[in-house]
Amino acid sequence: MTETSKSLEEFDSELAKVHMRGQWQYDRMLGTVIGGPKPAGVPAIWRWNNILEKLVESCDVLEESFTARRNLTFINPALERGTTHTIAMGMQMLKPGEIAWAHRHTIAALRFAIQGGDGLSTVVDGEICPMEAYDLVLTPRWTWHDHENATGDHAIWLDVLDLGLVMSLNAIFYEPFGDERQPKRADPADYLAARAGSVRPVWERRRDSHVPIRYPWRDIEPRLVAMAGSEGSSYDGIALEYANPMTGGPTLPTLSCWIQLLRSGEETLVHRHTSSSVYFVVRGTGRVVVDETEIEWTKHDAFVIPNWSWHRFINDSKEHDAILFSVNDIPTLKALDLYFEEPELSLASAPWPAVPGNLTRDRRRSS
Ligand code: 1HN
Repeated sequence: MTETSKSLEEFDSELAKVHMRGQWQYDRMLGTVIGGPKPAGVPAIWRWNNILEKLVESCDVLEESFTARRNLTFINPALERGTTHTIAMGMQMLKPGEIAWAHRHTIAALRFAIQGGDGLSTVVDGEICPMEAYDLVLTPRWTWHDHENATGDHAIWLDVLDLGLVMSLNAIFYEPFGDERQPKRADPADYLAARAGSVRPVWERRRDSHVPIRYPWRDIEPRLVAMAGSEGSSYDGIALEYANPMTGGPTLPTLSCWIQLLRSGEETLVHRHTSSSVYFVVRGTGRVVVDETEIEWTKHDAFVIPNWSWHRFINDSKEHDAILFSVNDIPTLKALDLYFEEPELSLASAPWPAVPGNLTRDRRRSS
């Protein structure tokens, strides 16, 4: 043992000068997260009336958007950027006749149409994806995309991107196309999306990424309504994931989109998970209680539930169901083996409905 008169603090600063750090300094930091992470950001809501007012103003201020977007991102009051530490949610407005010029980036994105209609579309890698109200359109990483409003009205949609995630990995590439529009595929039979249904060409190589996919609301809503009588999740109600038709897995490699029905009078159990989520109210009214914060929401509001926050949903209405569209980073956490939930794992845990014939047979056997 050698005698030293140096204090640990002095040694720490000496180490810093030679670009080193003792593990004991991390240990101090780790001591603050015993019991789990501190949620990144706070619960917050952006109200439809306020958003709409600012979107309309943005049309005057940003007269022409070129490759930029008239997108207003919802910044979490406790974060520097983004709605959660991984996800950015915002709304975008396009004037009648306008085009948001083509570009591409390694941030994955998706659009959920709010005020859409015949003539509104996002072109993704040359494929025209129409945007009627509540249609979902995917813009996977590095796909060319431009938005075109050929309707007679102002168009509005929700944009959700894995911005914070890709920024923290320092993996952003960005490229403007250099022209208003990208060329469109001439033959709709060549659409990659035409290979993403229940049948596919047997002579072609399978491909499971970077496919422009559109989920029309007219297909999704009936599926949700048909499930209304199911038990659902005690924590999330009737929550359905938009499956990626190429992989059968989550919507995008990093993000999963959900459509969620909260039946009139439904109150879910409180839970928390390492994933964060952003929500958009398609219809109905209700409340979400996140840790100590209670947020009341109504049609077209947008709100955020940070990671590792206790939360539950309440639909007080005696007559009306509520529908929420949401996007979470569960696929990212699962890929990294970091998806945890308390008080129990509720995802993918219930059995499938039993086969009726087996039930009959079992009954016969036991009598
Ligand atoms: C972006 O490219 C779009 O393409 C929307 O519509 C929102 C937010 C941050 C960075 C890029 C779009 C965006 C964005």
